[in-house]
Amino acid sequence: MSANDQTQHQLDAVIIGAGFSGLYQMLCLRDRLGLSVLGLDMADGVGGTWYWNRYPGARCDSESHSYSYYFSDELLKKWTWSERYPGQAEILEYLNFVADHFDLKRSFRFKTKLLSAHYDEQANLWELCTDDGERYRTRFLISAVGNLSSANIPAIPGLDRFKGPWYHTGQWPHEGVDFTGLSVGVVGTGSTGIQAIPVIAAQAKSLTVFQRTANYSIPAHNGPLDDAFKAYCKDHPDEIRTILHATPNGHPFYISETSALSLSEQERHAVYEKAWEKGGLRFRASFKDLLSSEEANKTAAEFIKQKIRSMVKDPRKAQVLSDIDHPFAAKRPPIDTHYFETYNLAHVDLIDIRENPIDSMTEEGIRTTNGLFKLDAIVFATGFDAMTRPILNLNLRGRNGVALSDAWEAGPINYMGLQVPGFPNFFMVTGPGSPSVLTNMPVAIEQHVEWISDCIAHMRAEGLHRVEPQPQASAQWMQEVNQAAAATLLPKAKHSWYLGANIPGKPRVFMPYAGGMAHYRKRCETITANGYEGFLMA
Ligand code: N01
Repeated sequence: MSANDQTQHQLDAVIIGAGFSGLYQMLCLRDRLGLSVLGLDMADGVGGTWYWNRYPGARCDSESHSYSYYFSDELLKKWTWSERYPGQAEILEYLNFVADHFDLKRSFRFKTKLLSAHYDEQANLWELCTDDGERYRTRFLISAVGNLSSANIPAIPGLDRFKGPWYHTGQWPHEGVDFTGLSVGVVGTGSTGIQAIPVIAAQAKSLTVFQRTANYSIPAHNGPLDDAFKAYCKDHPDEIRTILHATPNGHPFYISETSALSLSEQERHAVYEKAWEKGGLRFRASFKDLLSSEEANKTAAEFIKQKIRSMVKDPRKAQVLSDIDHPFAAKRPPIDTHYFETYNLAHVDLIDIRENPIDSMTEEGIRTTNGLFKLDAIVFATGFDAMTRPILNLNLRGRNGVALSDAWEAGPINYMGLQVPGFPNFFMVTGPGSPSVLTNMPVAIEQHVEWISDCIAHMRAEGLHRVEPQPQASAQWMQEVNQAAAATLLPKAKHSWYLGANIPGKPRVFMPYAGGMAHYRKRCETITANGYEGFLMA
């Protein structure tokens, strides 16, 4: 049924989002289960994250051959990635290829925002209202909105007075931005800023980077894939899939079983040196205890700080860049192409806004406590109100009219990151409480989409119409999520978006499940085998 032919507006399922999650969820529910399904997306095309994040240098940090759907060998055979790390345009092309291959676009209504969704208990249906004035009633409502889709634009006093253009990296103009001849400011040095800064520097007349928290970064060593590797990927999907499913982060490589502390300093250094040369997130897999032992972590942290100091020639800049306040990989570790080397360019400056915070913006630029920086254009690489905001923006009201914003006032209560007590038949793909952002996302997405689809298939086979978590099971799961995080160094990064710490007033709760993707997958399988343990089905 075409989205445009949707006359009755009564559906089996509505999916919000047309990124990696929404596309596969559509395929599973529409084609495999034969349900009437409608997808909604605010964008005018598929792609999700990769539709919006078109900033200069936007690229994935998962290796391309693993940043793919693995549910179809046919797809894997038909698509060939060109580089080790796929760029934004190529990923968007890939998602369009998948959508066209399965004829998915006709089931989405694009440029359409869900304004609200209310659960009608008597009818056991969700009532949806969209910004084009339409209303829909659906049995199942599935959030496929992504974890990093709600831009965090800092509330700097005077932002509206600045006379030049400013941009957030997650809402980048489709026509691109030409910075030639301009004095540009970039605020933020997370994964995004670290990717964008070298590319903007190559174009701008001058670039001033405003850094609040210094960050680790590992060279990506990106480059074209050779024919032998391309052939290997096509010929060995099972082998690659097995690794993706066996590793804690869903990446195509195993984590070493050696402790960083079991080697001599010289031996350890050699391991790090080799990993640095290989580049990318594999560096984090150098030793088994980098995220569990502070002492082990310090060895990696010190190695990287030393690298920064050796790459950056200006001692002041080197000091500001290497003065890192958290363990390595306690925040999502960026990977880069010539990031630190960019600070050796004469027209690139670095301002430590931890030392001299931004206090306002004027017509001319950014004012810190140390003075005014005149700028022609500003780029906010300031990240996202992550994980919860995209879901809260759906304006859900569950049983008894309770708003999700109230249910989540103290943090995102959930069960397995899949469902929320009191919100029957509402599912989240990679919601808070699941491994999600700690993994190579397509792996986590496929597992969730398949679990949700199996759950709905089971309900239909058994004549069941409602599923929601038992509050007790949810409370127990929240404890496990906390314990899993506490067993790692992840909560030691006090300013991390994993904790909601980047958003003023947001509850400080470690949101993703840090117990590992492989372990989490087994938990979900056990729950299913035990008759959907922890879920109430009626
Ligand atoms: O966002 P971030 P991001 N004033 O939140 C600073 C994924 N991703 O878009 O650390 C001044 O990490 C903030 O400072 P601080 C990946 O999962 C992946 O870079 O809060 N500064 C920080 O420096 C990643 O983790 C890829 O003190 C402010 C920066 O802005 C996630 O997206 C590429 C500020 C924000 O860093 C988010 O990354 C890109 C303020 N008011 C993104 N507010 C790849 O796959 C924030 N900052 C490679």
